[in-house]
Amino acid sequence: MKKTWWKESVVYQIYPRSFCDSNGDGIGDLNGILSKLDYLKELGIDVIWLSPVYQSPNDDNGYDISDYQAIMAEFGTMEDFDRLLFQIHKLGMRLVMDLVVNHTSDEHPWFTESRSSRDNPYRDYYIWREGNGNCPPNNWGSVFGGSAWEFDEHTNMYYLHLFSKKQPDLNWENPTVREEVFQMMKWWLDKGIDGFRMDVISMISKTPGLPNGPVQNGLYGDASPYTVNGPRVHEYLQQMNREVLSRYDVMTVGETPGVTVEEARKYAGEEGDELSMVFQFEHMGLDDHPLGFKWNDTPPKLVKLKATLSKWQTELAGKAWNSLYWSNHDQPRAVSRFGDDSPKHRVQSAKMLATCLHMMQGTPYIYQGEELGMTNISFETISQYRDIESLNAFRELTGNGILTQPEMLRYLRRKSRDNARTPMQWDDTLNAGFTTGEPWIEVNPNYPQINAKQQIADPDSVYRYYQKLIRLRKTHRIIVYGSYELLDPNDETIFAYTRKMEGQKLLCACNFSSREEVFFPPEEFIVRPGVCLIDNAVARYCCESQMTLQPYEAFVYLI
Ligand code: TEU
Ligand code: CA
Repeated sequence: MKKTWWKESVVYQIYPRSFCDSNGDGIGDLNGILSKLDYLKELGIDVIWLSPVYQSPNDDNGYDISDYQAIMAEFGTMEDFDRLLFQIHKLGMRLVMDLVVNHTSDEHPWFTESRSSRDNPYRDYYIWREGNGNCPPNNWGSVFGGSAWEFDEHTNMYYLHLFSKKQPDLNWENPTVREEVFQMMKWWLDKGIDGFRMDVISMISKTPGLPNGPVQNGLYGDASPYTVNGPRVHEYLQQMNREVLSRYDVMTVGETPGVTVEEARKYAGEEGDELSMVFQFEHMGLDDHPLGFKWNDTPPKLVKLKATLSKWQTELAGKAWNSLYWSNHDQPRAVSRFGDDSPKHRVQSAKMLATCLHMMQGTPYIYQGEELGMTNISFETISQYRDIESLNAFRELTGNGILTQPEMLRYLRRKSRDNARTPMQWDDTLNAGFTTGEPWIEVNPNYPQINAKQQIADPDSVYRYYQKLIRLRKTHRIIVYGSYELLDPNDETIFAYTRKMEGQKLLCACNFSSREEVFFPPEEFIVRPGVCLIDNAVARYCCESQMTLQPYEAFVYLI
């Protein structure tokens, strides 16, 4: 297996709108991030992944871009960006930018041109089709509700938008589109950024003919069989790699909904002719609703979670590289979803989850606030939500009688993307120290108890625990490169596995339950001299043949 800096790194994701506001307008910005670089350096992370900061009408908080080479005015200026990049590098960290090129904003000049006439030179930059009588060209539904097609009266044709109607899909079959994207990428790389996180990059190639999809909940057809891992996606990424990426020392991570192990081996293969790694989604789907959508409130089952994560561990081993994540700006808070956010167990379970993830093989990602054990928020009414996905789903699913309003509000409290988007909790002053103004979305009222200032001062905090985990990765290469094996796949409460490399053996044991549980370590670890690298409950000096794990206890033992 090749050794590279990005396999050895820990990545921290910043959602700029919610990170830190420097000028009191209630919206996080680049200078806010600049003011918190010391905090990130102290945490010990290597790479910052910055969610989009480009010019955008903000239909989807920056994932709808109207100019790829300009900074969103609310976030600052290009000078602010250059200063931020310089400072990140000066502190010995790296910066990875979000690349959103499956679609643009409908306010991007390419689209303004494209929609202006059927024979405009930019027409073929997007996916235009004739209607089917009075109906859209096919039955595809958009990820954010409604049809994936929008009728354009001016030219009497429909354009495709797999996300909102303000996010028209680019036509990657057009070689000029690919050249434009590659030029733009080079422009950023020449500025000195260290790579890209590529938004829904598994969706850029659509099956020719755009066939109807299977109808799921009686409303629209599922586009994914014809839009995910499409026929030319690897060809496009290989071209991107040849013409752009291979010329720089960068890390790339593909956000790849619908990716399978077989596909991941191509996207993120060891030969490196496409991307460095991908985000797989299988563990994000374990708590989906039986009707097939994400809106639900039953927690995922541990046995399934173990099977899923372990499958990715073993099946990519030596062939491709994993990304490890519990959450991001599209997912609920990790501790509320996979752990226990009650005051009694929050700290322990947040540390346990961190241990479980950081000891696996792959590059770990920390989503802002996760290192504090930040929790979901309990919004009571739909008017408190800001996220386009949540708002549209509420309207569509309750409007069609598929779910009742109280049901949907319950599901939103558990799964809405806004759970991850409430402002970062810096201290116990007004608005958690995020802004002196009116925050664009409500601050979680638990900020007096959960905030960075308090946790920096507390040696037993979740923050200090993450710091320790990150340091361990730097001192023990077995954590990065060791082989993985799951123990007791059918145990319903304990997630335990081993890592092995060059005569070293590491045991990671995590109790996912709120009760004491009995754990039987494998023979080869029992009363063998070694060292406990980290533990979150009881100091463990050795492994006994039978061990009682505290609620949400985690420990890592190395021999
Ligand atoms: O997300 C893609 C994606 O798969 C999401 O739509 C995901 O299914 C959903 O958020 C979970 O409910 C990326 C970005 O991360 C997301 O923020 C954007 O809204 C989306 O692409 C469109 O650019
Ligand atoms: Ca601001």
